Amino acid sequence: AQLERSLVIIKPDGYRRGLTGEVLRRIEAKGYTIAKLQVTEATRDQLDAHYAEHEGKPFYEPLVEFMSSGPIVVAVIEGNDCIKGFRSLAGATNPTEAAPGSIRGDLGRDWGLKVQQNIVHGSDSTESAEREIAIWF
Ligand code: YYY
Ligand code: MG
Repeated sequence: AQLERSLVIIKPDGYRRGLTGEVLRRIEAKGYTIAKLQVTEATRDQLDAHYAEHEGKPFYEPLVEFMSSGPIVVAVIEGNDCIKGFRSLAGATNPTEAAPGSIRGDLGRDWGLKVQQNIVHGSDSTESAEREIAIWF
């Protein structure tokens, strides 16, 4: 086991739908510590940096537009292997395919849009986590 930090974002759909408490509840119930937490509105520069790996993909502009569509909640969570652990809590990227029991599987669906509105973001590696934390905090 390795003590890690992960950057979690409750996306505008999650915030708008009043799911902030539900997502934070699941993080705490799992046993991870919420080390940092803020409600904010993402700037274009923050989103370009955060999603740099996806620039040029067909869903990129809809993704940035969606992520700019309202407040988001940004958190740093801590715990042993919490990067993989939170991604497991979040479930598969596509909410239709995400397993029941996961955040995306229980709370998300396909809304027929150009971008998958899937409630949460979680870092995918220790390198991504440290890079992302520096963007938002
Ligand atoms: O890490 P994760 O959020 O599960 O997926 P990524 O492949 O990093 O994609 C980031 C973000 O982009 C995803 O949460 C939804 C959106 N997206 C999409 O709308 N359509 C795709 N085919 C892939 C990703
Ligand atoms: Mg990702």
